[in-house]
Amino acid sequence: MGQEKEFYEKLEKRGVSRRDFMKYCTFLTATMGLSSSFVPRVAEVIAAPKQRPPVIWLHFAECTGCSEALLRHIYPYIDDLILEVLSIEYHETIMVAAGHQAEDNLRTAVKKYNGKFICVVEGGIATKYNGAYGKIGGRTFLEIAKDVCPKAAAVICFGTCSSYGGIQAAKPNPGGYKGVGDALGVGTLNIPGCPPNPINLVGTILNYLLLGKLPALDDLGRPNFAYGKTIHDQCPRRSHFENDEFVTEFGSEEAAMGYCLYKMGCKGPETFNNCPIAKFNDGTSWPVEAGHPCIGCSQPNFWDEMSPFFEEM
Ligand code: FSX
Ligand code: SF4
Ligand code: F3S
Repeated sequence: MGQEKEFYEKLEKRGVSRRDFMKYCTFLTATMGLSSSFVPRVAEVIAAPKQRPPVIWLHFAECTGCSEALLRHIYPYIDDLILEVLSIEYHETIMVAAGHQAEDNLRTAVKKYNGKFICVVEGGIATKYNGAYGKIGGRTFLEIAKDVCPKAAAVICFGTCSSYGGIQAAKPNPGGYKGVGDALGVGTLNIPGCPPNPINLVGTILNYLLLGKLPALDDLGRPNFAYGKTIHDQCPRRSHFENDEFVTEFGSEEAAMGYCLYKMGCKGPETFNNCPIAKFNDGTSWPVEAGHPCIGCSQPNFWDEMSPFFEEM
């Protein structure tokens, strides 16, 4: 009880009421595809976690937009998420250690939590020329991944880069970049998107804490709760699509009226993700709501297969 009380006091100091927090938990529970009877348990897991799984967070070839997206996830505040729900043992972007100390931290954490930690990976892995196209501290991404990932209880690929290769795997891909699963020949849980939606990572981890297992996945390793439907099937502009009401020029009257962006190259019909429901930046907006076509950023090889981005397929 004390832990829970402390959590709510901390939130209140930041101007987040218990009601706001419960609203967030309701939204999170619905996103995870659980019934509303789970809301109090979701709140409890965040406010007073009974176990804090150790997490080792690796960065390979990417733009760090995935970590940025997570840091913009207002509730639970990233430090609460990190300090209360997870025990982050290693994360290059937000940890204090640098250089040799950082390398030592990684080695120590892997040894200490062998077989028990969740490995979250951002970024693709170079596989040609023994992985020579990507190195940290003298070791290739491939060496690091081969050393760390098999020792994890689960590998979660956060973002399209670690899931399927991303931008560095786009043609001509001289470094032979691949997603983690392909590079290592192992199964991974994938949360694609460039950037991915942090709520889908939080939902995946909460599923693990609440039900003791990872959520059900589709054949591309994506949690069904988040990637079970296309953008098109959840899009608020869908009625315009059905009525043949299309935007054909940015800044036009049709664009102002919120018409369908299909003719501006929208790849929503081929893209599986929950952006229209989950939205970004604490539920502020998402690409199509902001007037931009979906570029298919959570599909494998979207840089090659979904481009030109502004042309109808
Ligand atoms: Fe990739 Fe993430 Fe796009 Fe960027 O870590 S999915 S380039 S948003 O940063 O990996
Ligand atoms: Fe489908 Fe895109 Fe049109 Fe929405 S804007 S209805 S996702 S084609
Ligand atoms: Fe990406 Fe399309 Fe969503 S571009 S963020 S999958 S709307």
